[in-house]
Amino acid sequence: MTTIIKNGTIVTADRTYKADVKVENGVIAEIGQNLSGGEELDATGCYVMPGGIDPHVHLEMPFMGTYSSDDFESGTRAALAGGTTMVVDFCLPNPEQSLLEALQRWDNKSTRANCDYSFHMAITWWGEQVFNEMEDITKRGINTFKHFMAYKGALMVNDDEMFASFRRCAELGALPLVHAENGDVVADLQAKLLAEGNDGPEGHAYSRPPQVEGEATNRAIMIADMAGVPVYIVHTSCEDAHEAIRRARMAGKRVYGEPLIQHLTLDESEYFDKDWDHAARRVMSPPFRNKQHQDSLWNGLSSGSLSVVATDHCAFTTEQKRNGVGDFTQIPNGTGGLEDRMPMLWTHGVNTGRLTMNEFVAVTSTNIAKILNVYPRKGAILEGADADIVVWDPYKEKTISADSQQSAIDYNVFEGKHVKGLPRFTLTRGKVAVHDGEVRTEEGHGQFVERPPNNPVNTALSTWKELTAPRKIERTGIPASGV
Ligand code: DUC
Ligand code: ZN
Ligand code: ZN
Ligand code: ZN
Repeated sequence: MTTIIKNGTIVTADRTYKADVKVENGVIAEIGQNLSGGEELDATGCYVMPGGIDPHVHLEMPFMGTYSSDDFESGTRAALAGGTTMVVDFCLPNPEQSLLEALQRWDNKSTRANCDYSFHMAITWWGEQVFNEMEDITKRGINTFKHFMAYKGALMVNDDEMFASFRRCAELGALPLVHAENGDVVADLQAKLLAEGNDGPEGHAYSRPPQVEGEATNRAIMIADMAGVPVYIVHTSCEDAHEAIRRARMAGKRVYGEPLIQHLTLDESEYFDKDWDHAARRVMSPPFRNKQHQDSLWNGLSSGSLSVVATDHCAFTTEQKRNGVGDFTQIPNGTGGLEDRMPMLWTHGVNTGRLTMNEFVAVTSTNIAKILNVYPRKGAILEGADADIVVWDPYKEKTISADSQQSAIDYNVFEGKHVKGLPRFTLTRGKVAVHDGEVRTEEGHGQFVERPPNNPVNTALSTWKELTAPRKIERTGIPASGV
């Protein structure tokens, strides 16, 4: 099966040029001028870019007494509709559960995926079994381990557990990921707010101020430094966290920050003076912030101190959200965004001049492909790469609405937002899943992408080791008498 993408302009993280792309057997076979000999897709006026990679999604995840409502079928259909061709989900073992056993459950769920996918493995408890199984997990093609510093009494790990796990990551050539919020402080603030009668969804935002995130981000970075391992901070939402990341990077540390499209484009006013459902639908952790924090995130993307834009797609219906009526701590945390990430970032980033097209490709695809060690199979328009491609029409417009979305939930946090820039075609390993805007996915087409450990990236972060390593004092040349 041969497909030719004709007359488009290729946009990668580092180049923009006119060429046709020939796709054969799911991979890019040739890039050149005037190619022919197959089904033609007309890319006139369009940009031909690497398909998006969303490294942070939670599909059909057991969480807060329920399951997130988009599964691997609807979630990856939403992804493809918006130009994203690979997602990375989080495998969450229960306390005391074997990592391999948990992975089996995720393997079973993901067989329905419409596009390629991978997993991060969460470290939700610590012990010899976890230590040992981490190696088995890396052999299964998973080179990233997630740590929650929040969700006390559930997913949260303590500093000693995190330090032990980070050191294990360093040994294995794996990369630790961190949800950085101070879970002890959050739990205290939640209890205080509830005791004072603040039980509405705005209490969620008050219980998770930026300091909670700034402190934990800084702590995670310092612990990673002492463990001699890089670290990836998920859903960086505020200047306090961004500042810690920036400072670490300036000191030569490999620290990556991942803002979400929601934090870049929605702010805290979504929680205040709004009806309960409106606010509760937007409850996620971290919560939306004010405009100054938003500006900080945009600046981080254009200057390079923040690396990746994700969604943390974790969708709950209004009915599920209503579990928290009378107690905001029981509102399932999470928002959708998979279908809207690329169009929203293009509209608010590229169309406003905040990001170049090449930077757009970098932060939606190429940077994370490199960090996750799947580049250039993913994240590239190169001969031999997987044909995960989006043909992007910069003039195609729509108003985002739950009525026309792929996601299984009954609302959209971006409802009413106008976007300009949408896929004309999306290809997942050569299969055309969006054709002239029409979604034609194939359940089960998606495959697990193995990501081997990445040793060279995991050299020590800073000079800490050198400075503290015991040094042998040379005594030669010094007279015995000490004169
Ligand atoms: N934050 C959310 O909002 N949902 C899922 C998990 C998380 O950390
Ligand atoms: Zn998180
Ligand atoms: Zn998450
Ligand atoms: Zn197929």
